[in-house]
Amino acid sequence: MKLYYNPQSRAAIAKWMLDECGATYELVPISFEKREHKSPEFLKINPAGKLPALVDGDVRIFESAAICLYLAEKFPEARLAPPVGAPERGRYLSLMVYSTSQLEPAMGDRLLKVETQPQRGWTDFDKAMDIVEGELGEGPYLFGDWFTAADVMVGSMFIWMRLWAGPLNRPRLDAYADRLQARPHGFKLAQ
Ligand SMILES: N[C@@H](CCC(=O)N[C@@H](CS)C(=O)NCC(=O)O)C(=O)O
Repeated sequence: MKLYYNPQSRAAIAKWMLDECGATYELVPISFEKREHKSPEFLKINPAGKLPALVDGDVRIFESAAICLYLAEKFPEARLAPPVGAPERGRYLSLMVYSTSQLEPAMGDRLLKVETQPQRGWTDFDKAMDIVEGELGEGPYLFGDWFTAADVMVGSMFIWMRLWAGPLNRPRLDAYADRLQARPHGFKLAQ
């Protein structure tokens, strides 16, 4: 497998997931300065010209959540996803999609100081934090003691937010992000 990667990008999420899976993979460095992510070769992998992108043989996958869903299924022995038919499966899929369809844009509004327009499909960031706090409950992870790909996706959003804007000032969510960053393979952004 090849992960198209820049250490200062969301490709850090896909790398974290690959490491949690125990996967063997190659990192293909992509320079934003040289605009390698807009090259005709790369656009055949991700037509949006964005990182991350993963190539596994003839399979190409883009979007962080899709990459994490794919890897969780490719490496069932890593137990990073409830299997098809498991009672936790619906909530797992919901949280995976929620991470990039609601949590991330809400976070973007907050960072850009833009008022959230509910017609666009997401809540404001305070409400999004309330929702994840509710889902986390007593934790330590979204599925209790079971660490899953949903923690990689949802957790990455909070880790990212803290890098940009400092603590969330939500003790349970800050403790959750600390816990995720303390994992041996946790989310790492190069400076
Ligand atoms: N929703 C996408 C977002 C991808 C994205 O915006 N990646 C950024 C890096 S963090 C990028 O490649 N930006 C370069 C550009 O848009 O020119 C995902 O989660 O994969």
